[in-house]
Amino acid sequence: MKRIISVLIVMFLLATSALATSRTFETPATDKLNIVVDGGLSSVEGVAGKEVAVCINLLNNQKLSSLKLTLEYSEKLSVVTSKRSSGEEVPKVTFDIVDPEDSSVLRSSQLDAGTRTLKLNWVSGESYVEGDCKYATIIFKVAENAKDGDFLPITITKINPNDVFDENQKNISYNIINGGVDVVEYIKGDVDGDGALSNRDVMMLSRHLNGSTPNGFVVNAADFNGDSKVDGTDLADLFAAINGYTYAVPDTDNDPDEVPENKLGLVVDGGESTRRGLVGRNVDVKISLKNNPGISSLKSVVYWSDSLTLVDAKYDIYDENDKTAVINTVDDWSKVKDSFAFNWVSGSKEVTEDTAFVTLTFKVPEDAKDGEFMYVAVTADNIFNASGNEVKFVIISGGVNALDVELGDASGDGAIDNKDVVTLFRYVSGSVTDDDVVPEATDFDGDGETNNKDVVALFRFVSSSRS
Ligand SMILES: [Ca+2]
Ligand SMILES: [Ca+2]
Ligand SMILES: [Ca+2]
Ligand SMILES: [Ca+2]
Repeated sequence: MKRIISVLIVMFLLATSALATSRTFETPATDKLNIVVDGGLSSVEGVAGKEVAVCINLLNNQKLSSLKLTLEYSEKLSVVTSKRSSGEEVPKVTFDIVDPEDSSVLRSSQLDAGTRTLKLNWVSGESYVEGDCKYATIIFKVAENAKDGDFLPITITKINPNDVFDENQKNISYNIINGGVDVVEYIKGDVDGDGALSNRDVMMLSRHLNGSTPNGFVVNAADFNGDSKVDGTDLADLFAAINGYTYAVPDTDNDPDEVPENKLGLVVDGGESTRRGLVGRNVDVKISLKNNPGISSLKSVVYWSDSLTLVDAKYDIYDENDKTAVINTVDDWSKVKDSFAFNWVSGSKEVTEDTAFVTLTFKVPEDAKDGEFMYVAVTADNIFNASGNEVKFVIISGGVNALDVELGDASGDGAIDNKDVVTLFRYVSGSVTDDDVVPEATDFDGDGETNNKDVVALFRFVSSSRS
């Protein structure tokens, strides 16, 4: 089993703003794995008293199966922690490198706040990760007394060469590039002044551009692209940056059995009940909202099995008439591989229904085995209501089970004949139910609905194919 991750290392995008610092940046090695702390190749900015996300990135990565390292950080930084439901205090660290398809993964993060050290360990027992990617994201808080222009170093102090190896446990040679946080007065685009870029900034900038400047709006931060004007291009550029930006590690319970009553659920088809897809055919997978308390913003990065091919995607939540809304979209969905950051924000509208967020259309491969499961996993962040408050949520990921039945074989007995025409007619008439047919095989003309047209089309097909 293998997986190719090509997650953009988008923190670089945010380094376009001119910097007060005269720090020099390093150059990655071309013949080795580069283990890069954000801030080492370009600047990561933080504001005194605010949180900042810092990633450890892997560049020139071949086939990595294990990496353990120890970090030390400046006394003007602290690692943000959160409390598990068990009461345990854990550092806010996400292992971005974890492959949802790999069940042989182990990872741990150990924080010693006294010595300002963080130990990170990840190992895959049976797989490897290939391609440039993020290893982990750590949420730090910048001290209140940090000054504009300060550089707060984050350094990898220890790696045992025997902990960096490939799937054959062969050591991989590596190059370390240390980094850190540049303290600034404000971050360009951070118009709500919380120290990070998020959809809330997009929401507030959208309102400002539409003539209703919200309270607390940081005017100095509004010219995101630095062309001395504040206009729609700032909104577009800011939104584009956020699509690949880690706002914060969400405090979520991933893949619970069901959505609790007091929380918003982001539920993928196939997660709560089985979603079957005919081999060689397209299948729709919806990511739906449950217990929706009202949201104006949602970003969800969706990852899917290499076996599934994305054919199309649609934002069900997006209202084309809402001029204050923006979505992250592409012209040709078939060019998108492995993952995509679906992101929607509206400056004026709060969606309160339990609607679908997006509908993804995948093709199930011809060679999929009957019953084979292909995952569709999601993460989410940037979920805000119209007031800009964060909305608590849980995620239930899902996927598709391949169904090796031919389209039209409504009875599922392996042949397409008059019995299927009769079965389909009874099904459409309502005299038999889902239990008596293979519902996935009934939309014979493929228009998305099962009705009399399918009965006619199937009858014609069976009649003409008779010898
Ligand atoms: Ca912000
Ligand atoms: Ca501008
Ligand atoms: Ca049949
Ligand atoms: Ca049909």
